[in-house]
Amino acid sequence: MRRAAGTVEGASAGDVFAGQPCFFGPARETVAFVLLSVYNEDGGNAMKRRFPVRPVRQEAALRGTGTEVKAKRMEQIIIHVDMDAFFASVEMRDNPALRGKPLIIGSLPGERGVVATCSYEARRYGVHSAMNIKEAFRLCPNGIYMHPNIDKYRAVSGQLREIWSAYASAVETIALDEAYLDVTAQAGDLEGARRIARTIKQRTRAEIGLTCSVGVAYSKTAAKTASEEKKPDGYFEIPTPEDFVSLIIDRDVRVIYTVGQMTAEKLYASGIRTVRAIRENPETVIRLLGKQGQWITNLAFGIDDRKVTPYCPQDAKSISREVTFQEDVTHYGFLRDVLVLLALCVEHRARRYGLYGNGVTLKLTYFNMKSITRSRLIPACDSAVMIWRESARLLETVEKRPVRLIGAGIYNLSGEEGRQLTIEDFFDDARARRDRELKELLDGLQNRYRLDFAGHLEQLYQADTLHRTVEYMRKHMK
Ligand code: DCP
Ligand code: MG
Repeated sequence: MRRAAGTVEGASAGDVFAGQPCFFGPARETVAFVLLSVYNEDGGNAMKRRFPVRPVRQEAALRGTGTEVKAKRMEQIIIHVDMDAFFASVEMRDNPALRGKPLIIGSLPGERGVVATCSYEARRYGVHSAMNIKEAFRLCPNGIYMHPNIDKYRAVSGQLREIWSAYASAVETIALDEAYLDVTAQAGDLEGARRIARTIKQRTRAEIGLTCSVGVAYSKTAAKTASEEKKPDGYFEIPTPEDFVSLIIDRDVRVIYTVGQMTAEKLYASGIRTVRAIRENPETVIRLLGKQGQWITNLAFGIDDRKVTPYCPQDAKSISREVTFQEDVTHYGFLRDVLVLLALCVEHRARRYGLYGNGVTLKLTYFNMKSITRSRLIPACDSAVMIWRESARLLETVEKRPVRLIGAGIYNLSGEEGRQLTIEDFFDDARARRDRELKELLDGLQNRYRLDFAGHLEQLYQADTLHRTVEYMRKHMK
């Protein structure tokens, strides 16, 4: 089998150009397809499939094909702002003695846990977010280690949001220090967006005393890529899909948003290492990764028409995660194990925002699409062990029918941790005990399903990895 190369000049509906996105249809209703065909050695068409992607605007579509049509104006102008070494920068701002030093925020050496973030000085030693604290200490024994002070960072985040909101019709907060801004109306054109970006950077420095990196682009993905391009204190713009593609085409597949370590390894195993290789082998990528593969292929062609959706996690009423199984599940012991992973994901999100839940929920959708939720009040908590224990207890109370979807979450969020000391807490550090319990839970999963979380736990928080891990467990359950 060999793949045919093709161009899109003179394309008409139905034509097939392997690996090239084709676009056709009436001006406003343009639909993009990644058209794939695989030819036999003799040139006969062995397989012809069309993978529709979401509608894109005509200009972007035409630009994406590399035809001569040039966009007169950007349909969407998106800014992505990301603070530099956020937690560490706040601490250095407030304590000049820390400036210029390798500062590591997270667990302390000797504790179990990970690095939340670190100063750029510490990054020179190879320390990074999510790294085991033991490893960080080995690399940087002279670093300064501090626990995070989330309440403080949340307050700073509120101030940042005020600045961002002044220049955007929509602000989508994706972390305490990071947001997408839709500035299409306010900016008018690229020059206007540049001015807004400059103002945001100046105000952030003058009013809050911190630096940020800003990207301006035609899409969310490109804006995020742009803000990372010149970190720290950076500014970069990616006005068109061609600019995006030419920037990333020879980079590792991991440059693409949603390609984490596990996904990357799957692609590498098929010889796909760069964005160029994704573009040349979309059928392989889609076969390997299904829906996610389609999304990744679109991004490799610069296609991303997602809108900025106003969102502020601090205003959220609950935090939850759920998974739908490929086949209905009747084994409730397995469901109990899946709840461990869901609880970890909920814990992760809660901790990043410094939020505690005062109740735990369990959601199930049965094979017949009937959904139920069960909930229980708890002392304010953000711990996976507690979320797991309570949701597993709720699972015991439900009717045992085949399950299509399971979810776990916390609700009644607050910024204060509930203190309810138990007798064990007097003898044992509650945190150390939770760590130990969590380790036991994870060890149990690793043994039962032949999983290996070592160093990969962080990956689990990505939706695709969570789904894939759960499916893997389902196939290996005894
Ligand atoms: N964070 C965390 N755990 C992680 C990643 C991040 O607690 N695994 C926290 C600490 C960071 C903040 O979220 O300060 C923002 O995350 P970023 O990924 O934006 O990292 P930084 O802002 O620290 O650094 P950069 O300059 O690379 O953006
Ligand atoms: Mg940041």
